[in-house]
Amino acid sequence: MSTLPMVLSRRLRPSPFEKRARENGASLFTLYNKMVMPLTIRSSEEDYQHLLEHVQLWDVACERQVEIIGPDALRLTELITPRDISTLAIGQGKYAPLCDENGGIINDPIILRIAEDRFWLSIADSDVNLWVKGTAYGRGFDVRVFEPDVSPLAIQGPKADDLMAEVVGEHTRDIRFFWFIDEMVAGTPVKIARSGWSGQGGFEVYLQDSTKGDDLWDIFWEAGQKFNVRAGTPNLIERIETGLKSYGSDMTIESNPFESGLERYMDLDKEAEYMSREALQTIAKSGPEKRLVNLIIEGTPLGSMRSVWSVIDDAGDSIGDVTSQAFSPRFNSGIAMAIIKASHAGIGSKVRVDANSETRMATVCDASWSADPE
Ligand code: THG
Repeated sequence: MSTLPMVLSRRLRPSPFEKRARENGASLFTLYNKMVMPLTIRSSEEDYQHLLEHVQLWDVACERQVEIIGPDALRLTELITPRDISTLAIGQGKYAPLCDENGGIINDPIILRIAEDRFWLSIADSDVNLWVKGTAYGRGFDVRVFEPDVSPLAIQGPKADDLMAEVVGEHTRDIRFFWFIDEMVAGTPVKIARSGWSGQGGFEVYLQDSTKGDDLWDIFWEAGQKFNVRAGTPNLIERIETGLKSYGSDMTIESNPFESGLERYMDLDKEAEYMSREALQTIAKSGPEKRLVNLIIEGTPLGSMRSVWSVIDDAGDSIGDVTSQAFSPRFNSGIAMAIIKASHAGIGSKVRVDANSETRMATVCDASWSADPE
């Protein structure tokens, strides 16, 4: 892993959970929405094994919220996404790409409906607040757009339900996927959603007062002792196995939802006006030129990814790039996401990966990591 020492100036905003995450072993960090986010506790592999068996607290305060509130809140939220928001209930969330007028992906938030005229975009790493403010001003919409003091703490792993039931109550077992409820925990109001960036199950607790980070952490930490709780982080190995795509790595503003495999999260014929309609309907007809695929890479671990790893065809010509990569204990092989030419993106397609000046055979797999076309 190549790392750099960094000075923690005020531009690198602290998370309310940073102190506890560091006290409990956070050892490697990245910058996300201009906020410090832990990436590793012990090692990627150890954190992964623990996540599959127990329960972890993740400092994901960097998943900032962009609040849209006011009489035009629904119109504005509809305008920025191809997903139908009119059917989103108060207390429910939906995963939805935000797309510009070219169909380019601005971000891939979970959109939460807090009230009839109030939404939170729970964002990945890009400057959504400025783009939405500009859009609202340009249209003369009657809304306020801002970043509220809200910080998610994720509780992930197979024992998350037992821990939440113990701290908040048995009724939390009934929270449906991506829905949320209001609670008081550690004397502070929070929203508790069934969600989180792993396939292991769990919740996200949206803290609404950044001075209460230690208190919120401590109440779950203490109750979690009998469940073998540890600090954790979004885990590279687990999230590639689960097929969770990371904005900034696996998709950017140069990508569109067809290329990125987000077709399920669009309603192109929705009634409301949205700015990417024309562009996306055109791509829907022609099909995308590139596709984000899963790859199994043969051989022993390749180490961490530096700069660009090309994907090449039989003739040795580049057909794309690897965007994320890890070694999977579950499949005992390399696993990756890559953006490659659509002509080579079929399940079972054989390609090669040019990694750290080594060439490896690789196979395109579907989301269940199967290379056998059905
Ligand atoms: N939590 C919160 N905000 C976030 C993330 C999060 N913002 C940025 C980023 N992560 C958003 N990305 C995703 C992507 C996928 C999922 C959650 C957040 C997810 N997907 C399920 C899946 O793929 O199996 C199901 C989605 C569905 O079918 O609706 O959970 O983690 N607060």
